[in-house]
Amino acid sequence: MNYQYWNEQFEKMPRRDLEAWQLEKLRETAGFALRTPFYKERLAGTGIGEPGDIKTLEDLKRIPFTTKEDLRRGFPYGFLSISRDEVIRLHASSGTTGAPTTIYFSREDLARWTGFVARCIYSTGCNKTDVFQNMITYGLFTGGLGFHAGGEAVGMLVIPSGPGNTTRQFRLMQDFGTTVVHATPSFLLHVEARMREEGINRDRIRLKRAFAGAEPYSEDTRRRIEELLRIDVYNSYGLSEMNGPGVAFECQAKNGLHIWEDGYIAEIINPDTLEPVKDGETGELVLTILCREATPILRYRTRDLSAFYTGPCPCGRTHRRLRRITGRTDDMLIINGVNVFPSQIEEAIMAIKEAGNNYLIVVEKEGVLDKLTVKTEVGPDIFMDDARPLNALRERIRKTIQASITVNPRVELHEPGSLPVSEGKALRVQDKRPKDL
Ligand code: DLL
Repeated sequence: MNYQYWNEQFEKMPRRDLEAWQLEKLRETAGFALRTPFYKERLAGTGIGEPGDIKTLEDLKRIPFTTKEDLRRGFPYGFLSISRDEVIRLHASSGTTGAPTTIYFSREDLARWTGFVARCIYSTGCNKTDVFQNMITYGLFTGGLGFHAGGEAVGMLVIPSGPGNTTRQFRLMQDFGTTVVHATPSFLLHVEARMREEGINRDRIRLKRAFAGAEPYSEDTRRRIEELLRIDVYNSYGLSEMNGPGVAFECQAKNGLHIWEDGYIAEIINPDTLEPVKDGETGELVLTILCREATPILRYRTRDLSAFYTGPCPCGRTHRRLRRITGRTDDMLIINGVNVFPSQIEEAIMAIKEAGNNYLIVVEKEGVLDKLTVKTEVGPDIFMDDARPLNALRERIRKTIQASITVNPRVELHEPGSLPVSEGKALRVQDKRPKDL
């Protein structure tokens, strides 16, 4: 494979130079952090009163973790480290799980962020000959504008379609010869199902690639999208606290996501003991941003579960790789005492070809017990009025899920296109159990 580099010097930087760069950038970032009310207080007593107090990368461990709650408490300006006049953009989390959090960008911050996203896009083999349809939400969410700027930097023709309205999406694809799209994996599955329903001829669409992220998905889901749409799908990871997309991305080797270590310091810790885990072991990802002056965030507990892949990548990049994020420490369901991650259920469903592209997990209380129901759409070749194959499929799905999570679910089969679809991140879990029990 002929691997492409957007910034070869940095992407293939020897580890020793990369670490020297990180140390320099960590000092700079700590300098900005020490200007904020939050970190001034948080770093008091740690021995880090000025950037020069950080002598080696090991000194990072002296800095306490920062949490989502800290960011919320700092709303709106508690983490701003430069003059308001130097800030030219903000992005914010939706606040669906609590008070919003805000991230500010200076002009240089935006340029650096764009550079990282461009690097991701280019690493998949895209270039200025591509037509890029950005089917993800614009606005305060970072996915839209982040990829928009990255796509333009690469020189692609960017179509700012946003999500939704699949009929219009197909028209744009055909009119302009779209070669690459960006969406959540759940929206891509929806696009594929709609394409079939609308009788769109795949051969009239030039699509080759998709960037898919912003929510967890399994390897089976990636394979399903790749096979059904006949494209290459690249996993894209990021979070608004760390700019948005452009934090970690798969190269063409598609074996883990390179985390851009010239922009971020990544640690993986045991969420209970807060100690680092060994390479290859699963833990919570903790990130320190090194590429943003306006809102420095040190040792941020992402809640995302991942692991470091060891060993070199065939693409030649020296930046370590993360295993695909399987879920979050806070999305684990406890069902009758058993720990269940929604991603385990997704993996089980997507492994069955006859199961459809959309599903919903419902947890309820039945008496004193928890009851798990998995609602799954069926694939296009299954007839809903033919009871025997339907029962067999239901039983297969039930057994596959049970084998994975040990909890016995009730499985409901639904017609294709009948379960709710979200344009942004999919809402896969409805936990209807009373909160105070
Ligand atoms: O989702 C930024 C983004 C936009 C990433 C577009 C990729 C593409 P937030 O809304 O702050 O930012 O949500 C961040 O989404 O902590 C993960 O839990 C989850 N997440 C993001 N990407 C992935 C992925 C954007 N590839 C949160 N796999 C993160 C699994 C992901 N989970």
